[in-house]
Amino acid sequence: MPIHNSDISEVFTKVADLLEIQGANPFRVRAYRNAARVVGGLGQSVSDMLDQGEDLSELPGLGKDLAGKVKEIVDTGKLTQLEELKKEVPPELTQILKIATLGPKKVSALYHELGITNIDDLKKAVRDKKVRTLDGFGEKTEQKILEEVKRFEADQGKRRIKLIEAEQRAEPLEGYLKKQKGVKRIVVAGSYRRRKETVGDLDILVTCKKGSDLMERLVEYDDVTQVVSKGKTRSTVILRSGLQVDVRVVPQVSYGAALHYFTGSKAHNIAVRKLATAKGLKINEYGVFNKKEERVAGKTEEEVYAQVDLPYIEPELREGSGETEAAKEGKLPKLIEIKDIVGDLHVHTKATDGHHDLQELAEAARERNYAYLAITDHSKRVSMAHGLDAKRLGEQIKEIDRINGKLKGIRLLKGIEVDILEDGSLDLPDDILKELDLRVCSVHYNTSLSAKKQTERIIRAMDNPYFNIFAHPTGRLINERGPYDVNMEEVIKAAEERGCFLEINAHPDRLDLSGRYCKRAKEVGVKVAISTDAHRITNLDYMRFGVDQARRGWLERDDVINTRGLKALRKLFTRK
Ligand code: DGT
Ligand code: CA
Ligand code: CA
Ligand code: ZN
Repeated sequence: MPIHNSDISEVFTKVADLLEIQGANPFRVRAYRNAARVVGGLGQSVSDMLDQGEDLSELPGLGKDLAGKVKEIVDTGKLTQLEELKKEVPPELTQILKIATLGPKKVSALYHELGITNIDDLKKAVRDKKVRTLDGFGEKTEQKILEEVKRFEADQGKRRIKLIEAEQRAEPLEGYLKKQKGVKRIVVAGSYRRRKETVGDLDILVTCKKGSDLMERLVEYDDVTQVVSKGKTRSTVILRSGLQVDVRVVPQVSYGAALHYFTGSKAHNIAVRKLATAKGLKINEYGVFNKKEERVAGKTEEEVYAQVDLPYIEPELREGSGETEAAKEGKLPKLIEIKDIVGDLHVHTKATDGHHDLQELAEAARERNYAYLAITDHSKRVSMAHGLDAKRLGEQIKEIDRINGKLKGIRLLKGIEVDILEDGSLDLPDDILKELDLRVCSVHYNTSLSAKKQTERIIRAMDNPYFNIFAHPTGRLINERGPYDVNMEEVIKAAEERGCFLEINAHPDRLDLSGRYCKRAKEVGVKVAISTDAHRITNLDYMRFGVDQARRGWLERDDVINTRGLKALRKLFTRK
């Protein structure tokens, strides 16, 4: 069973956490965090790369020592260094680190001064009012900790994984099951098929010949650590990552009905069932049945929908948010597809925190059949990423002009990801911004302002006529931090009034805007850009995740600006 990139990332993050709690050299800690990010962000499986004899030490930020550690994890499933660290520092402390407001310094103090090693200890110390006695903690911090602990515990019970991680687990399993004797069709239904940004569990449907031993093979799969139940037509197993998988074998005649039922969502199923009931039909995972209990449909999903007088509804729309009504009125959107995308409008180069140069990125974009690629490095405020000042940006502009002069079949656009400063001004002066083809604007700092202040700040930035695209608008990091306090309704309206666009950041950790806000943007009349925010070439392939999100937001080709040809696109960036 191959080790996934995310498993490796996790090990490195744990090492970094434990080292940091120990008070290790910050550079060492950063090297591990960096390695976790590099491995996690690769579009390619590290174990495959090793299989093919590739030299991992050539990956940026990895080096020989860390590459050796990656290999150790892939070969043995473990890292000796982490095992050693766990003897020195209680590993449960990394649990406490997951509590927002508690960084390594604070966790270290809790551990060294109060002997706290787990969440229960922490709760007790808060109750005993001991935490407030520590340097740097106070009564307020104590209260905050208690709130965060409650939230953390509530989240634990319903842990969901990111779609990309679900894919990394589902695809090999699907491949393995497909190879088994007698298996005909296999599909992952549920939230996975609806392309929801996080997935609670996998729902796999299979059709196979009689007498297949599929379930025997399932429980033998390497990645399975626990068999919850095993039957002829239905089994539930748990994978190493903790992900639950429900597998159901369904008869051919019921395939469409089962697919419809298990794709959900529950709210969608209920809406469809209501329509069936009104027509005197019964609908379940086996088929659609009339009053005489005869099966009138079930083989395909189209057949099921046809029975309730609806056209086929794409899985991404099936959230019970008006799709059956729209279908009935013939008003379903014709959803955007990945092939409609003709360019990417947010990428970073080596000049800041990206890993490739202009030429390499241009070639990668051309390989993806793009017509254009916008170079949008960070501005100077993002000093950690070595953001560009006006002078360096000026040099990059010249370099892009020079490269464009030689390039065939692809055009680099001159852009910037300019920071929106706390007062709503942009991080670079207008006279350099006006030299660019487009400006992507984003918030990276002062993210904890009140909703009112944050909203005002963003709208003030939009007042600048060089503001084109608002990047990762809510700032959420899936499973890490929620959106910051901001009134998105007002932001969307402000964008509409000023001729600004909103980004769907396609990075699987962000997917920001979410589907819900895409839909709202469309209703208000704001168009979006689907952009990868690539820091390396393989990240360009995240585009499909952004398209998934756009589809969940009911967007059509015309709602997305990077489906336009270069000429039409350019016009959009000159505000009236
Ligand atoms: P998840 O796993 O939390 O990401 O979300 P889903 O949508 O995959 O939910 P899951 O795995 O509990 O169930 C898969 C599908 O099965 C669900 O989308 C709809 C269907 N389903 C499950 N329970 C019910 C139910 O009680 N009523 C109806 N109508 N459908 C259900
Ligand atoms: Ca599911
Ligand atoms: Ca399920
Ligand atoms: Zn960016």
